Amino acid sequence: MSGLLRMGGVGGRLLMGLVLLPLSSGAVTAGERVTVDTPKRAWGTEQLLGEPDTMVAGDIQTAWASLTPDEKREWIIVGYENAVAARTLSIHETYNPGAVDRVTAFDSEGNEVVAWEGEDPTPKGSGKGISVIPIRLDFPVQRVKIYINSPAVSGWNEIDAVGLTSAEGETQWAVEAEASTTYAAQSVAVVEASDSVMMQRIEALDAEVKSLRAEVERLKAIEAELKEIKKLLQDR
Ligand SMILES: [Ca+2]
Repeated sequence: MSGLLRMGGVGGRLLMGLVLLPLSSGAVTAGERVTVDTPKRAWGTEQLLGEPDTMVAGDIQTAWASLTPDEKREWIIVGYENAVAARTLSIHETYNPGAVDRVTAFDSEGNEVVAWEGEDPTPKGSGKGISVIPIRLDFPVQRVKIYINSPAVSGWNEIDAVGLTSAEGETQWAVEAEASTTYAAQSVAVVEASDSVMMQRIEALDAEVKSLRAEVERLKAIEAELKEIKKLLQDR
């Protein structure tokens, strides 16, 4: 992943207005839940939904990516249409795989229960892989949380899709998702930063105008004083 390449996608100052438009019409920030109705942003949380669509390994925007490559541990939550007696969870890791180290599921009361912990079955250094995690729980599974040790595997650890396979062998794909962070939030940060830079410039200009006005008043006073002196000299 080239940070610069991605920055190009977000756009510099010139594109600021263009970036603002989609954000004002229902922006999704990191940590918020997305559903199939959410517009698909590059590397957004909504890229976790549905069947796999990232067929080759690489830094591809049809998969989810965290905001930063290695800054902190990350997590994603995926939800399915039907609660099922689960057998496996298939995590489609499409870039820098090998960072998944825990999978939990939520019971009907919302309690988080650990389903698996260990070494990601897809080895670090593979281009991509499908990590098939065994799930054996005594309650029907509808929502699972996947923990990603991002600092341990350098680069963005991207995930394209997560399949939940039932004891009957039927696989469902996620219909809702949540994530600790998303690379798609970067455009929001860029716009906010640009806004704040713009505000600072406006405030600086405002202060400049005020000081120029004060200077004009001071010069007017001097001019009046000079007229007074001139008049006095003439009267002598
Ligand atoms: Ca990482």
